[in-house]
Amino acid sequence: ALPVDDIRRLSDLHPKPEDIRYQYGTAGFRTSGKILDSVLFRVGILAALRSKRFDGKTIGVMVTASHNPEPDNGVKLVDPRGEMLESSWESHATVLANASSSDDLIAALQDLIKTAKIDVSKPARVVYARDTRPSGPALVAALEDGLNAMGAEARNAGVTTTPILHYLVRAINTKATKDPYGDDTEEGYYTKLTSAFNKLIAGRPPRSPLVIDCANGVGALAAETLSRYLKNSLPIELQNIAIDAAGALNNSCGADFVKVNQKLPPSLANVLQPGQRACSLDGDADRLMYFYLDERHQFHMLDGDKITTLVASFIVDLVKAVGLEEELRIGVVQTAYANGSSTKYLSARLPVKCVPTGVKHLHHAAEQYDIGVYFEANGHGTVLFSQPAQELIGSHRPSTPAQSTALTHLQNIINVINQTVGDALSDMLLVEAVLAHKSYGGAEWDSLYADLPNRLVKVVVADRNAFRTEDAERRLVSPPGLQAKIDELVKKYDGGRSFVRPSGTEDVVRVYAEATSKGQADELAFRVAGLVY
Ligand code: 16G
Ligand code: ZN
Repeated sequence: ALPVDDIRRLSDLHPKPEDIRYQYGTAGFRTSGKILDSVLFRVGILAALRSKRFDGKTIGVMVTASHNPEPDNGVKLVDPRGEMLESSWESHATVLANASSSDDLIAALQDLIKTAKIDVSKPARVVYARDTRPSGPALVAALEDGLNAMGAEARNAGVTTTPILHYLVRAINTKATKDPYGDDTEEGYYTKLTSAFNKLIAGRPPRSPLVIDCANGVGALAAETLSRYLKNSLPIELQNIAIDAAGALNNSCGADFVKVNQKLPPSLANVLQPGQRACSLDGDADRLMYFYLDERHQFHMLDGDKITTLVASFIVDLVKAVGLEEELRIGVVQTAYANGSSTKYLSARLPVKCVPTGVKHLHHAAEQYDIGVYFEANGHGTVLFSQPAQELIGSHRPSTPAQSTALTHLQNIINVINQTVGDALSDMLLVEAVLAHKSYGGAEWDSLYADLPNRLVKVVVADRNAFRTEDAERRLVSPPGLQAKIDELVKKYDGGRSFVRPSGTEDVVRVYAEATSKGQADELAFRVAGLVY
């Protein structure tokens, strides 16, 4: 039975603040780090129950608020295969977080055990980690109380990146199977990625140094370790590594800053040479933005769409070179935010699917292909190889030396990629490997297609729930009549496209617009925002 006394005793130490309503959204619970204590305690209990539901398989818990400002924090659960928590449990998490007293919490837990058919006598195993936020240690202590209340077997993975935690979950749960994902240690992660990378670039001319903006977050630690494992196969210059400097995290740096402002982090102004490749990580190192300065010191951004294009074309070429293009169905998944030029470029070559914002939607759609490439424009993404595809690639007999080389590359590509979730460092190695193979610098990569100028604005509205969408968030169904007005406006702009969607993480509505000139894109965005307001 549920250890009701332990739960009550420990829950009393982590009371829920009155008047706050929590919600497990697209990125878990996320808000000010000051009001998350009770949430972390309860997430500990929930993680233990989720593990019991899977007969003691290990569940992950990551304490992070990613690209948000430093005072924020958050928590999300990782399912046994290293994927994000199944949506049906998001509402269970929300219910537990909002129980007003220890007694209400216990009642809610008993409900959950019944509805989700959980056998409480099963073991519970949980692995957890946090990013570098100052509120992290206290929140982890609250989480540990929740795990202890349930008698869970807990493993502390310390301060690490979100994608490493996802990797660990998958590695732990596949340890004793015929397809182990890798050693279930950080060392196993770094070894897997870097040895695949080193094989991929063997024999290529030496790489010029890559600047990495670590957002003053946990990516600094991970990138530093990665560079030790890489030895000199990829020279790396780390920037924004001040993980202990108060207020520095994500402040005027990092992947989100670059994507939103479409400009160079000011801290790199005297660092980056024209033509040099650079990339930014976000606060938990699951998002990646590339960029470079041209000869005239103009900034050029290479976002998630550019990464998709580069990576998907490379994989398509390899699959053709191996002679498996009939057997392996390759597809791309994007969201409405994908630049129209990228969609046009990709659609001419591959099936492209558009899904609603949020990694879980992209991930699930990508699973429908043998090889599914997905990235959000904001730099979160990865490539998924289905089990049959991996087996085919693993057992295929090449008939020429060229086929044999391509096949080895494909196998190394699989190993350099973190297939559990978007991973800035893994994606970075993937991009670097492709650039090395194609002998591309930033400019050559950038020239595959030209981005349409675009503008994103947010609008504070009385009730964002009044905005409902269809067609992968590209059209509004409510408020009534609004979509028709947007359509009218869009028609007036050359190459115009615009959509409106309620944010899943902030109490705002977002408006995106693109057109053939920057001025037109800005104007369209503001006029659509005017309709929404
Ligand atoms: C979350 C999502 C991210 C999405 C963003 C959109 C995950 C892990 N993260 O951060 O993929 O781009 O929300 O935010 O799914 P919005 O709904 O506020 O625009
Ligand atoms: Zn992140």
